[in-house]
Amino acid sequence: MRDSTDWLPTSYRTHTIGQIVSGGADLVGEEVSVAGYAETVRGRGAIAFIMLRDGTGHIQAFAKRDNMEEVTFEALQSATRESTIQVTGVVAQKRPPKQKEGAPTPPAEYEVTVSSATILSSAATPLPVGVTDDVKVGLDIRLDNRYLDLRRAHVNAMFQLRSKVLQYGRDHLISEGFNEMNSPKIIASASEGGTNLFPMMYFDTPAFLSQSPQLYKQLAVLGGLERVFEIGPAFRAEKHDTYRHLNEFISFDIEGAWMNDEDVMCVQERMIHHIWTEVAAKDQHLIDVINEYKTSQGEELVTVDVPELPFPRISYCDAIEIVQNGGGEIEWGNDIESHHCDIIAAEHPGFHFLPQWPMAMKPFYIYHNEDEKGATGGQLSRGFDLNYGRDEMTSGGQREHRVDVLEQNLRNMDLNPEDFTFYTDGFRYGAPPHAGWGLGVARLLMVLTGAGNVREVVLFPRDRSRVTP
Ligand code: AMO
Repeated sequence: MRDSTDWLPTSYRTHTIGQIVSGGADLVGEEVSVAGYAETVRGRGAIAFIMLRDGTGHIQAFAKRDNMEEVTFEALQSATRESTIQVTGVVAQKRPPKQKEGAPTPPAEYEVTVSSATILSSAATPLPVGVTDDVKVGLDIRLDNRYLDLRRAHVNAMFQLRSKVLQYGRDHLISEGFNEMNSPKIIASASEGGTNLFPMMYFDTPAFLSQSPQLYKQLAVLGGLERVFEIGPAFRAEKHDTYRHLNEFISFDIEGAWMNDEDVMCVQERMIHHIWTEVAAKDQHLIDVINEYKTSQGEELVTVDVPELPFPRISYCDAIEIVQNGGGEIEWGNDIESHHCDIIAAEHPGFHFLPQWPMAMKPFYIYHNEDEKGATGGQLSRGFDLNYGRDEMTSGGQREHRVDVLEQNLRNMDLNPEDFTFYTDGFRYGAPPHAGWGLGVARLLMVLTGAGNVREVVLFPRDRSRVTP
């Protein structure tokens, strides 16, 4: 549950439930108003017990027929689960349950003795997704009813963690002098290859949804913003149907002037180290909620083990050797696929960088040094990936800042430099060497929360078969 000790009153409540639960001793005898979801409603005849839940905790509301208007009592007693209710009443210490002699005194618990109440909104029955009871429903039904699914404690904890991860990542980059920027999401040409663009009409002109802030973060750096980052949506019209691909995902990007691939790998590992350190120090309660659920399902628990720095660097050439020695079929110039990554992950189960990919496998904007050749004489690049286990988290690299080489790269990749003048012209008036990366936020969260599917950590995922809710 959230720490709500500082939250101010609103029109609907004088206190959060968390404030009463944690500060009840000072509030006993005081009249408060709280509002929340009715988790359970019990009691017959003259009394009713409503377990109320808001985002900060749970508290029992105790209602007596002779203590309020008859219609109010009737409405409370017949309230359906998950209905939203506002109650006003006096805080009282709950009578502790009978203890065995000599047993330690349990911590004090508080309840609200209701004097008036309003049903703000009645919940329909049955609930399509159980909130507190463990009814097995598939991911699709959960996603169709995400507004209810999100009320489940462990799901809610995952999305609170997601917010924390973004906050800690952002804090870290700001501490290293990066400026937050926003690039357009309606674009005229591809940055990551032309086949996976979503086309759209921009008034009378054909346009596309952005695949990546790539070209714009570079232009911002060329313009002298020096260090930038962006957390924003990227759209890919890929017909994947996997646990780690979506057609809209949040990409966490940086770009920095006067930096090479190694420099930005260092930024990335420091940022991930900071995120893990902060979560371990401040958010263990959220991890505990996730683990409580995992325990109930017999799943492996998650631990927040702050990764050691530096992360291993396994060059593309070395990775190929590891895969070959591990019995995998791969040759220099092939993509390193998931089943190959499994072999590498057996040696490097945590975060590890894979730098210096062949130039032919990297986008046109990646830098290469003519002297750097692979085992078979093929041109190496300054492009890298960051993997965790079998999954790619990040791609990045040093960028090509020599405009003539950049235009040649475009031609080599069967792209027309004429279509990219809005970008290449930015390199004609003095361009600093620069580098950057793009990190898939949902993939990082999969690692942190132990989720087996990116859809678990994306509120309203978009995939081939889902555009609602
Ligand atoms: P890339 O295309 O590798 O690189 O994307 C960067 C990271 O974004 C995540 N990602 C995805 N996540 C979910 N669903 C998808 N369909 C998907 N596609 C990519 C991955 C991936 O590592 N411009 C470069 C980055 C750069 O060089 O700065 C780029 O977009 O975690």
